[in-house]
Amino acid sequence: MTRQQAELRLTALRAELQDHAHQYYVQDAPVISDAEYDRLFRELLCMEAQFPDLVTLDSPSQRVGGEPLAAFAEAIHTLPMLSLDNIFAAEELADFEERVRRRLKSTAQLTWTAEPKIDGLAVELRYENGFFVEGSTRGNGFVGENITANLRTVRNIPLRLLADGPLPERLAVRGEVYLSKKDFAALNQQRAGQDEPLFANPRNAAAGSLRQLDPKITAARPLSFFVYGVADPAALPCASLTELFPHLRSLGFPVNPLIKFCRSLAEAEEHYRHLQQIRHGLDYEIDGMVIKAASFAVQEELGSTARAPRWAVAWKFPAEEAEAVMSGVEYQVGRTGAITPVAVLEPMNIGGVVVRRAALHNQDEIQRKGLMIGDTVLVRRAGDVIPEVIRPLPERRTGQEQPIVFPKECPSCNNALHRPEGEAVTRCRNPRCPAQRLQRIIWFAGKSGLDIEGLGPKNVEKLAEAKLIEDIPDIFCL
Ligand code: 1X8
Repeated sequence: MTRQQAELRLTALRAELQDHAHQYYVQDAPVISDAEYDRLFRELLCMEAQFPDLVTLDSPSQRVGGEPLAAFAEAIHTLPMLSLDNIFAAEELADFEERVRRRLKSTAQLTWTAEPKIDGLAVELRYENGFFVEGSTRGNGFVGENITANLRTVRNIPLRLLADGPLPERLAVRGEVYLSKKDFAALNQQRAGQDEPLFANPRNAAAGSLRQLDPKITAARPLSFFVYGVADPAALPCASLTELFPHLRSLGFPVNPLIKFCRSLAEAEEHYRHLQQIRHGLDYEIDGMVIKAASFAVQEELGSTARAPRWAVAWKFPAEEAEAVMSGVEYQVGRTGAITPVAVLEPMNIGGVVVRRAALHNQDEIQRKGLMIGDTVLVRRAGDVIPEVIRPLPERRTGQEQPIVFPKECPSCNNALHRPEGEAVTRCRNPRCPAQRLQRIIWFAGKSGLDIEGLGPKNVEKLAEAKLIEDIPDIFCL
């Protein structure tokens, strides 16, 4: 193939792959099979390997992550990335409207947007003539970190904008990078299998993933993005958010489908109740709702304080904590023999989910919190995923509470447990411990291992109970 032919083919391939990626990651409606996509992708990689000087910045191959950095450079925001004022109750919403109306000269009807507040990390993406050129964290609002290489790996961030008209020379969009609940659970499962520390919640996992100096690590984490605004609305032919969001969608950006246009703040309040109801069914975490005056002229007239715009507020959801009676403590044995204490709770509801167990982390944490069996405890759904015991409520004690005695022997094999000096983890060191074996099989068959279809934790347990498998090799004799 000549260089000229390669150039033509590469241009077509990139456009084709870009279009399919958009269909898949943004529209959620794939047109071709994964296998066909992989075939095209491999053709691209193969040709780029032959003609390295024909690799472009917007090539889908650039999403796999480039070379590690020594440190992040600074990125200066053209316009400051402000935070939002928080409100916690409907009355404060009325105060907000009052403040807005008092500042505006005109008394024309105001329109609003009510948008889910994504619990991720705020980023700014800069585009020049349609090409993604720089991405940054918020930092202190004026200067953030340049994390361009990491943001290139986020599958639904367009590397090149879709043009159905003239593109602005410069465009800076803002939005939130997040990890879905499903991907967070899978990532933690994988880390547990590799004895790596678990992330407390999807937000921390997303933050940890974006802060990697090695973009290949970020590329291995399935981060996603939602756009929620632009630094300077004058860059686009839109007079309000009502026009902006469809426009951003047409450029190829993922826009959250739960953004609602409202003619009154009563409507916004209704949407808040709705989001609160459905939040646990969503595959990403939201921690409230953002309300904005929709018109850019109104936004400009209202302006900002040093901290936050006057035309928007964040209405946070109440913290998800509840009281529960801790009826006992269970000791789980992990794959490596680590013993993890887990609180057994009288079932109760936190934010629409029945909670029966909560993390106690380790022996030192139990001690530090001064917990006793029978205590009424405060439980928080940390990151909406793993509930944890925050503290006991000593004023609710009856005198019937019992101390928590950390076992000296393995609950599974009765071997003596061992806790090395200066370490938080107590372990069973018997390699033939049945509980460890079971966990090893579950790990081996799971995502961190061979990822065997149909052999999830539940089925492994069933097979072990039926004595059909005892250790890893047995699965090959099934
Ligand atoms: C932060 C967030 C905003 C929105 C959603 N999620 C967030 N975390 C939104 O506008 N829909 S706005 C924002 C900010 O300006 N600090």
